[in-house]
Amino acid sequence: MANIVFIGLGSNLGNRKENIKKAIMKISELPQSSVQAASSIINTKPMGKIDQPDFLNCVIKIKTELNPEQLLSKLLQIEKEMGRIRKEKLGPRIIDLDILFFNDEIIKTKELIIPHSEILNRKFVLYLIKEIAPQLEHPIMQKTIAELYAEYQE
Ligand code: PH2
Ligand code: MG
Ligand code: MG
Repeated sequence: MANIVFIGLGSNLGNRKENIKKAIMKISELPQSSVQAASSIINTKPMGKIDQPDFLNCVIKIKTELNPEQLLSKLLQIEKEMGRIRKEKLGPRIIDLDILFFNDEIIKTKELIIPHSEILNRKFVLYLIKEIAPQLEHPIMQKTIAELYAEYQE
């Protein structure tokens, strides 16, 4: 069965725009997967750990036959291929690929938390998802992305 998945992309090291585009290209080449939509790519101030360069962020929607674990492992592989070195949590990165939504599934394992917690904590993530899927419902909040964006408290 085809799964509909939203992926958040972020980069704040090197040629940020090239990094985002290259990652989208690599995701489009994953087995039994296709990219259905992409948001704009916007500059965002670093959150969590603020003494680092600005990010470029983007959200894409894909259709895939991969299951969550398979997709996660492919995304980690792409991060690695692109030269990401994991040093500090929340620190600067060439590329970060996060599964935001996987169908309407709620998953909590050691490796994977879906929906991703940053959806509710970062307005720009809501903004980017809203560009491509305003009527998508958050399975825990049971509200649409457009509603969550409108209600967001800074
Ligand atoms: N990702 C983080 C930490 N902080 N800030 C912005 N603006 N964009 C991100 O993608 C981001 C962040 C950890 O994944
Ligand atoms: Mg992240
Ligand atoms: Mg990540």
